[in-house]
Amino acid sequence: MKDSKAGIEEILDDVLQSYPAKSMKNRKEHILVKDRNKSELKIKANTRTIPGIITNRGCAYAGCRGVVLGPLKDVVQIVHGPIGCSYYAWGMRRHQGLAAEGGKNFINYTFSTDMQDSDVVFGGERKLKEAIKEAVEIFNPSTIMITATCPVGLIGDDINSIAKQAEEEYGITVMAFNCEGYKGVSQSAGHHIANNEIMDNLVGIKDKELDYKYPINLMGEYNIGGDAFEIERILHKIGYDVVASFSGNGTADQIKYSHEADLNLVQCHRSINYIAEMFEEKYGIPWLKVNFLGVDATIESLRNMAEYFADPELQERTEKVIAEELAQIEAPLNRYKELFTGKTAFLFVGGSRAHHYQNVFKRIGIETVVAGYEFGHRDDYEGREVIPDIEMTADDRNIPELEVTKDDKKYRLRISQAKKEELQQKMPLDYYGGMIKEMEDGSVAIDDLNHHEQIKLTEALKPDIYCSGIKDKYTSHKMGIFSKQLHSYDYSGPYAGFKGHLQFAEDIAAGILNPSWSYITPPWKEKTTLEGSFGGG
Ligand code: CFM
Ligand code: HCA
Repeated sequence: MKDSKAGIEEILDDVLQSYPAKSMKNRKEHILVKDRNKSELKIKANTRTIPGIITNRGCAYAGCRGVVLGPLKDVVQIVHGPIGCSYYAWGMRRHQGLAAEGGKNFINYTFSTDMQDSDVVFGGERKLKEAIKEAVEIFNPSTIMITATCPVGLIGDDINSIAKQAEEEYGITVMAFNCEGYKGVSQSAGHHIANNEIMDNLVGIKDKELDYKYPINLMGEYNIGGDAFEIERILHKIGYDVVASFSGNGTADQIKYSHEADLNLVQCHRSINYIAEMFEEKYGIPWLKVNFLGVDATIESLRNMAEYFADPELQERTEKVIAEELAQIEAPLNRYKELFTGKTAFLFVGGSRAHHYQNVFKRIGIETVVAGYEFGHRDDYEGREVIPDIEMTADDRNIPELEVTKDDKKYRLRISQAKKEELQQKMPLDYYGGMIKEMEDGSVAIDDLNHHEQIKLTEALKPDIYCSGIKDKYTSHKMGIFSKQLHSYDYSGPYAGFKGHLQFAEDIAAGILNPSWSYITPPWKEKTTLEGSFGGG
């Protein structure tokens, strides 16, 4: 255990001291010190942020329009609302997309009804209808998606019936998403609104009769900084065909026939696990939790996939590709490990990266001392037992079944022989481990971190790198600590897969080993601040 961890309980007490009693009680439940000797490690999550505390969270509109729908290339996405909400969704997230041959790509545009005060008073439906007409005439898209921002819900513009009318009038797919920002406590509500609508009204509306040997869907991969390009490159090299991506580098058109895939791969558990489960219920397509962030996780994911398809030829090709890719990066990655060993990281990201990036850091010698999610749910922290649907049967690839009993219910599970034996050893089934299980003793898991807690914990633990987003990046820089955005990757990427891991290590080296950080004095140490003049801080 590192020295900084030894007094962690006292450090946390100090962080909490600044709060009034009620807030202190609330925040205490959102913070946990990892201790594997404790039988229960429970953390409060997915609850409303205390009013007055500045949170890093986004809104439901951000989760729907920005996160899930944003990367769909062939969709004209009309934001019904004030222009600021559209501006926010315009390129900030760095999800990328390349149009396939003959395909369309609208993701560099932003479409908005530019709602004004007068529209709030007299209604904005006419403006929305005009925007749809204009978009059809200029861009001729096959799909339009309309997303609602806060004022739309308040004044009651009926975006659903406008979408229906437009669909009939123009003969294209027009979908409406009631994702007003205030719905829910974070962007997680927006993921649900987007995904449920896609599941109900887009998936399965087209048949393609694909002639693919290993057809898979990528779920919860959003092509930040080009991650999906790298993942697709590796998958194609092995011999997989991506039917559809939900949603990085994806199209609405592919999602229409995505029910023809044989397996769903779930990268970001938080944003899409329920859709994977719905696929399983509705179409009998199983899902596999994968993680393409980090070399070790990528290798494990590729092996699990090959095992699922239970084809020796595919397994052989998988091993060949792993060996080829590793050969190109292993030596430099090990060199970085030597340079980084002993360094520590503080990670705070949305709902899955604070977990996934711990493995990436570990491989290059950096230990995570604090990690948290903006809006993760308890299962993202604590893990969850996943039991596939009771109706599942073995398919014509003749993969054996395993019958398991839980809570007096019988489940049949389609699985390879090797996995079957492994699972029989360790019941109950535990497909999704959650972040806390993988953390080191003495490290801190923290939910919905705020700036006060960021500063206090940074001062006390002095991590070598702080990984988060645009709202707190510069707070860290002002404290003389290098910060890397794990949302947008700043201006870099891809970080996924083999080559991505090396790119990440190079970028971290450029920042962490830069001597300039030691020359920075936080501004509040030089000038009296308001807090200082009242005797606080
Ligand atoms: Fe999933 Fe994401 Fe994340 Fe997320 Fe996000 Fe993002 Fe994120 Mo920003 S879908 S939960 S809502 S991995 S936009 S690509 S980086 S907060 S950790
Ligand atoms: C969002 C998107 C975001 C914001 C990142 C940040 C992203 O929540 O609306 O705060 O830096 O990844 O772009 O999470």
